[in-house]
Amino acid sequence: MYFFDNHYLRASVLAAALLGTAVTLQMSEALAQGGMSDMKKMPAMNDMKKATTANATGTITALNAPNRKITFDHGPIPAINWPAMKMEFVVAPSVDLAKLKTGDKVNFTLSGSGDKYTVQSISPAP
Ligand SMILES: [Cu+2]
Repeated sequence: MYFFDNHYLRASVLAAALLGTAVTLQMSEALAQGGMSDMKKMPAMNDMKKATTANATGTITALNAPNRKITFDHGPIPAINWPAMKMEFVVAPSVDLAKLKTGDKVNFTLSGSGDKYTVQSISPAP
């Protein structure tokens, strides 16, 4: 009888632990779902998904025409809060890369969001 009681007790503790886990999971799921639907309602969130355009100036340090990629050593881009840096961009199909070469100082425009921006135009810097 003692063994049975002990076993029953352990089973209860286990059941309580499992129930506790299930409740916790349901709660976090509900919180996550609530959070997501709230975020979809927020206008600011929709604005963030919209593409932002920005003007920049830089020097071409690498040109990968076959893959339509270009590397700029660019100055600060205040419109998107970027400091000066050297980085590679994907170039839009409308941009003619044939006229460009490494070392060119250019003005360029970017379009995108987050950390994904595409070069939309490139023109010689004055
Ligand atoms: Cu950059």
